[in-house]
Amino acid sequence: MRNATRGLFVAAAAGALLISACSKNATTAETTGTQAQSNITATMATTQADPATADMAATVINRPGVQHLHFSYGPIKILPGQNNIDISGGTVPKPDVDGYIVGIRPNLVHADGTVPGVDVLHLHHGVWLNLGRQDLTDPSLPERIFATGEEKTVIMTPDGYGYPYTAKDGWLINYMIHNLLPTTDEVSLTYDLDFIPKTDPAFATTKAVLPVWMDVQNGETYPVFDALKGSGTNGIYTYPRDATNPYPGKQKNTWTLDRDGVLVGSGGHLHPGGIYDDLYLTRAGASAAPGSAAADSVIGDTAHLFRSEAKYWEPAGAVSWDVAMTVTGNDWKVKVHKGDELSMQATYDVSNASWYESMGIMNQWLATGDEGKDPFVDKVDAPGQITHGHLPENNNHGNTDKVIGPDPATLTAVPADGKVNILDFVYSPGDMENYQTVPSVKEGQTLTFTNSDDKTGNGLWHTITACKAPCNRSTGIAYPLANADIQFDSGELGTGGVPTANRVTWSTPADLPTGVYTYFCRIHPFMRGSFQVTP
Ligand SMILES: [Cu+2]
Repeated sequence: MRNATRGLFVAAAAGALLISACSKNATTAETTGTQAQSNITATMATTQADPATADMAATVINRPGVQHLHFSYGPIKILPGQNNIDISGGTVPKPDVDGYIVGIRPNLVHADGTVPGVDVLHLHHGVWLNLGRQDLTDPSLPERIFATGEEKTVIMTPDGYGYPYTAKDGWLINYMIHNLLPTTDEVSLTYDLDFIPKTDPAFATTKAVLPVWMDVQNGETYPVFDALKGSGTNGIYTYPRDATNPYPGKQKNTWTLDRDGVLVGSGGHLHPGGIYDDLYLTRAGASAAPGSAAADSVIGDTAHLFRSEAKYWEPAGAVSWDVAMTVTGNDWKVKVHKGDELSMQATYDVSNASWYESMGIMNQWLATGDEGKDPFVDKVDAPGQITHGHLPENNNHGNTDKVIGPDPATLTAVPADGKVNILDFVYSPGDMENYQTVPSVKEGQTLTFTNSDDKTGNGLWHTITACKAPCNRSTGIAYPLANADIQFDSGELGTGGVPTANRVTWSTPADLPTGVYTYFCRIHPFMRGSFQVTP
């Protein structure tokens, strides 16, 4: 795994944009997003991730002719609790000369070089856009070159390939940084590029690849879906396969190839709770060659091409950003034809918690005029490899004995007037840190929450999300979770367009049984509150 020239591709990706339990030898039945609903049985032998052999420095590409360039966009002023989607100005730092980009290591850093904890500042997504080309899978957008999310997957092109960079093309960055705390901050988006300038002899022997962005919500300004606790089958929820009418309009998880080519890299992006992304190819009239190695990976006219798996370092399992995604290795080369349909599915573990506003994205590199394997003859869906191990910014897992307030079940209930105001990150009444009583309502009545912080207009949005009582333990990347037995979630109360619900109020369900309910804010998880429903 330390071989720096192994040339993994990767696509971190997270991508909202204006764009827009790891299975050991698991036999999975998947369907593609096509109407055909064909099933694929993919036998996946997974490898155990080893942090000691997966540090990020090992991913620096040192092929002949490769330069290592450091770029930084920022500093970006971060307001208290902000959670908005922003677009950079037109002056995004990038190489001065034409060439090939062969490796990308994105990060979020303070001026002093330190990387903020994921429990402090969270890089929800950064997508780098090339204004000089159209995006292949959504031509209404500029080309989505590369992306990163909090999993910080290293992006690489396989040996002999590179992303063709043209210095005259303008770049934009679409980014979303969550501030989990009520304090100001300042950070920069950094990206270390491995780059072959056009003047280097290695340029002539490098082949171009273009990015193929696959997304279960491709083209959406905010490409998300909810994976609710208890949905799907046996605690596993796959989108869009398990969703009811996921695409009332146009199918969003597919792309029909507009050219012949070879896919030479693939990697996925998921949010906490996510366990794998699957990439498929459907070819009209095709079927597995009898007795071929591809037989296990093909059902009908659809071949399974790759499963990008989430390897969690998180001790609590698939519940935080302490994770690395697998990407394809150097030898993954899949011959594709014009008219083939690519599709993807994103799978989440919903056995213990709900995952709101989740993503499922896979980025591929596509080369033209090259040799590759036929996915209906050769088995191509081998396990991938991770690009980094546990990262220190994920060290605060939370859920320690240091409580933020008393167990609400031990406090006195005080009849409420039906209203809870949210101001300056405090739920009033009912905030666990600031109240020694619990507001109560009679069975059948509701409590209406209003986000009064929205008026500041800086993307200060809050949620009321059910968590398992007492929900008063220390905050961290793995705590609290949306894991109550009775689930509710307000959406992001605010009026700033996506990702908000475009409203500042939310009322509790009128049919809640009597009992004590605890909740938190998904954006600022140190915010906790409770209420009681009385007979
Ligand atoms: Cu909040």
